[in-house]
Amino acid sequence: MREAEFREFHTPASGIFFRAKRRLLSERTPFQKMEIYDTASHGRVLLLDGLVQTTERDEFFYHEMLVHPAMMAHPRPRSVLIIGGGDGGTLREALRYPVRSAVLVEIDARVIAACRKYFPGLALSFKDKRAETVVADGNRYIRETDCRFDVILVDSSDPIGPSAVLHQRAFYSALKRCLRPGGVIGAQAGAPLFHLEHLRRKRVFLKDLFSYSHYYLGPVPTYPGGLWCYAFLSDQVSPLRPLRKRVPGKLKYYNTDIHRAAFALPEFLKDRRR
Ligand code: AG3
Repeated sequence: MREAEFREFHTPASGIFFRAKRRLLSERTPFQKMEIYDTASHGRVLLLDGLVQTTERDEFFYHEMLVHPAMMAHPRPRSVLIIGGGDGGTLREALRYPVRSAVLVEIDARVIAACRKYFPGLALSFKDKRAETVVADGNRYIRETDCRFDVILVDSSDPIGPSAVLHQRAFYSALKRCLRPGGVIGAQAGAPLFHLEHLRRKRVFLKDLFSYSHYYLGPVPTYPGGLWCYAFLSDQVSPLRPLRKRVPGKLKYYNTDIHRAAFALPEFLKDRRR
């Protein structure tokens, strides 16, 4: 592969590549390897440990689908907690609502700093007065905090690797403790095509923990397999309850028809236990 190209392997035998115009940053933080490239096809691209996290071109698919199903289903989301999400995209979407506060807990301060510099379209949200940034281990934060939230958004990386703890039962049962009554969790859950066994196992404990536990899907063209899975979790709120009337502002992907459609699962992802 030429110097000016970079790639992510999705399996040992397949993946995605980009031709870079320029490498803007390459750094080993205390937690991971971080790279930012400028590409002709996708604008700026952020990689952590070699995995594509965000591209300027298609980040809206992911951030809108992670945030809006939970926020639109909650009747009055006032306080929001974001675990991970150091690039600011999830925060940007959450702040479209009239929330009082949005706390973002990111483990790696270097990711926030780099995204503020290189991804202004995502990271401008850090300047919002309602946003509070906490640099800490999200898994630890949720065990120690006394705060409770209406909506919690989990913007982690893959279920395999350093983010693995953010996909386990213990993490979700601790998260549940941080929800206010009537609260909703929206969490990224991985690639149906490549993390299917993981998704099946996770469904079992999520159903056990929450009265409403639903997977839903959306495309993210630059993520493995192109199709992404998210979880909607709540003890009181159904994802298919009447949603708020209006989407907050001009979105690029999400609308209420997409919302309903996203909860229809393909045969290979259906719960076979019933
Ligand atoms: N969080 C999900 C990234 C998963 C990408 N996986 C991969 N490329 N193998 C992204 C953070 C964006 N806010």
